[in-house]
Amino acid sequence: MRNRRDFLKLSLLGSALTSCFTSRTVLAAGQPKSQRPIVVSTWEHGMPANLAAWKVLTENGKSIDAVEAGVRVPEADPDVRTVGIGGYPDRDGNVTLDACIMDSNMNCGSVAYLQNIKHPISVARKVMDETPHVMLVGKGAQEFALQKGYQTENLLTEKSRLEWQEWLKNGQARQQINIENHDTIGMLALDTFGNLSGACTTSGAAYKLPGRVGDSPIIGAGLYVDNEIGAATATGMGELMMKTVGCHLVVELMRQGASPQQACEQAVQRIARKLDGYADYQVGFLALNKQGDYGAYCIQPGFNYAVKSVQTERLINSDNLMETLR
Ligand code: SD4
Repeated sequence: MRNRRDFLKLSLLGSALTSCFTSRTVLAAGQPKSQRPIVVSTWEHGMPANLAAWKVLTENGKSIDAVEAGVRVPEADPDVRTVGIGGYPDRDGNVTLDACIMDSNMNCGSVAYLQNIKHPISVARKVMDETPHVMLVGKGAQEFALQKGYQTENLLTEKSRLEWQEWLKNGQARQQINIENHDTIGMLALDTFGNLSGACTTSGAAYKLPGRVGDSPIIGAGLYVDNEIGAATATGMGELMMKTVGCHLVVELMRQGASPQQACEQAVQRIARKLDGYADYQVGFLALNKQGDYGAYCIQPGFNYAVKSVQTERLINSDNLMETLR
């Protein structure tokens, strides 16, 4: 297992290494500059999600409406096992959902530990638009959703139930957060008016301890938007983003002059420098700036992200820290 000391040793290469792989990864991503509208989102399920957001953006819609429409696609898809209906349950077999949304005016809304409501992102939007609060959790969030006309439904699909029972049988009833079993959707959009928004929604870590809430509904950890600068979202082991307020960090690094790519790399390096045991987990950051430039970086190989603009519609494999340390 790599630890902080290993990383410190390697980071003696210092800024020379950083700028070397920064320029390589920026070139590898090969993104054209200054594009709008544009939408980016985490993982392969970001491809159909981006198309829903794109429809809003190209009809001169606002980025906030685009990101909500976009992430509702995987929320409604039972085959996406990490978001909305069909999401992995917690240790006790309950599907508990976390989501947040943020617009270009620093307005934000969030729900956590929400059960039996398929579209947590739309409940988060209502928290933002229709209450003086930012975050509602648990029973209160569910009651709020019901008041707003949402229906309860069973989100534990038969497939998820059988897998969970298998997991219990195998005596694995412990907190388990590995590299493969959590694929949140985080989406960032820049609209034709030049305004940024973001959304993030997840069922969280598979078989998590009951009551556990990750980074995805926490403004600053799983999502952050500053319309003067840029926006960032995250996927992976939420506790690492929470400890470093990761997405706020990415945006602040962009404020200091980093490109989206550089900011994601520096935020991952911060995690590696500060958090022992980081190498056992995945963290992926995705960022988009006010000019429509984007970038991403992660700890482990395997993270990819979807991009849709006039110029492109594609899935890009993110560069990762582990390969640079080999
Ligand atoms: C969490 N960050 O609950 C979420 C899970 C995730 O990709 O991102 N999956 O920790």
